[in-house]
Amino acid sequence: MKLSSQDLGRLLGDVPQWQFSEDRGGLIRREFVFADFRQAFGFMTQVALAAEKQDHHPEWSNVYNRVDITLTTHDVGGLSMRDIEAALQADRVFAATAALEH
Ligand code: H2B
Repeated sequence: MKLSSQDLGRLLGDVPQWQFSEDRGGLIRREFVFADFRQAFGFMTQVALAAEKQDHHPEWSNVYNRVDITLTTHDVGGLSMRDIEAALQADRVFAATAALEH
């Protein structure tokens, strides 16, 4: 179900590092920066496995130590709760990755 603008306003507060855009009915985007490619790809591996479990997949690109993720729900033409959950999941993996490598 597509999130109402009222719910969205509240939920975006839970993922403050993600940028909202009205494009394609609504999407959120975040750029993650790592120490190197190994760390970036380790992050992608964990996010990919979690995404497959949830059957909700990121649109993303990677260049060396950067990973850009866009989340939107094609089925509803905008943002759903699944995008918020996927964003929180990626944020958790990022925090764990950063904590491990130092
Ligand atoms: N991922 C995302 N980001 N949006 C979707 O609408 C979506 C998905 N739909 N992963 C799923 C797969 C759908 O195609 C399958 C059939 O459940």
